[in-house]
Amino acid sequence: MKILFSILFLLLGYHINGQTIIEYWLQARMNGVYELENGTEVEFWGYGDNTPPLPGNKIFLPGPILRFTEGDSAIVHFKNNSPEMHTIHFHGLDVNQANDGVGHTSQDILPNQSFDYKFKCTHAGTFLYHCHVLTTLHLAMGMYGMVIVDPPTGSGSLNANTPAYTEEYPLLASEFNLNWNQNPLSPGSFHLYEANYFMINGKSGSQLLTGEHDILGLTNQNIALRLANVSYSRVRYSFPASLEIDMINADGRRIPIALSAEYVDLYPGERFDILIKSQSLLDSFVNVSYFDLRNDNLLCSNSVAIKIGGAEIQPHNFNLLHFWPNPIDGKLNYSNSTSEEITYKIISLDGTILQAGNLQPGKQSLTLEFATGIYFLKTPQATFTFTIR
Ligand SMILES: [Cu+2]
Repeated sequence: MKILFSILFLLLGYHINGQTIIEYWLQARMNGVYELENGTEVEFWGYGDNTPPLPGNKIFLPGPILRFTEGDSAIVHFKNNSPEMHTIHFHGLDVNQANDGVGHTSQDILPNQSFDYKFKCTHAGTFLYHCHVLTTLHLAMGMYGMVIVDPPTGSGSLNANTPAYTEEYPLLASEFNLNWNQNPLSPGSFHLYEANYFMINGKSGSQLLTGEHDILGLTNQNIALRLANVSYSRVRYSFPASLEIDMINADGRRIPIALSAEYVDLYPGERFDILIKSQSLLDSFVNVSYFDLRNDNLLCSNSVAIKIGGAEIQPHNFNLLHFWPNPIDGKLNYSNSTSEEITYKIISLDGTILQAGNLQPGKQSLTLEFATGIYFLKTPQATFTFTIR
């Protein structure tokens, strides 16, 4: 009778739930090489793909995004390919004790051992995963990634019955204490941790301005940003004032009333899913600032470019505007072959506007008294990248 009930329960359970099971395979390694903005290479620890039959041997910073749909049953097959213990803690997801990845209250995964984490994705939103062994050190060394749970209708909206979006960008803030990356086996006392390198999606400073990290969209269309903070700092995401911003989810829960703001503060471990929209063309930056939790000192700022184009992009002719030479040594010549002034601004790699004005018709020159480095001259039609020597 008991067996019959069990079988019946399983069958019913299977039938009622109509479960979709989504599996991922992750591995942990402690031999990652990370290239800093200045080209120096440091060590990091992290997670990489381990999907059979070709599991790979690389780890990434941040780790691979795990994506599910609300209602899915998740299985994350974890293999520890490193010489020390690790786990995966699913931050913000409602998992049971055995699958919580907090080593001393569930289980540590020993070197060369495996564990299958199982949980159900009960709420749409953005979540995190990270190692929970000697968390201060292992997390700071790079053992983290993002979990995205789409609503039952799938990707394209941040939650049930919320406005659709056309583009989606995760922005995960994190940081290093480079002393640890340079000497992870002797980190010293954890309370001496001092963050001194700050990242978005694993990149910092000029690495974020290569074009591949730009937030791109069209006017009057919603863009979803999944903001998350896995650093030990308070992180402020500030947006251009002309953007319309609505907050949809906070920490994996729908907030009842969409909030509007020009900036969003995230304390360690927090996630906010927002929709942004611009009614006009925009070529600007999302500023990300990191503040020391102990004294509120500004530690660093990163910039992520945001470019909103028109649904009907005006044709333009680059031949009407010429700059030379490049590199320059203080004087930038230009020729404006139109009959009108063209507005310009010169922006440093960190997103600071250093100079702005108008380019007059005809052949003229600008005097630029900046330090050596790379700069952008932006006009409404084009961006000119130049180097000052
Ligand atoms: Cu670990």
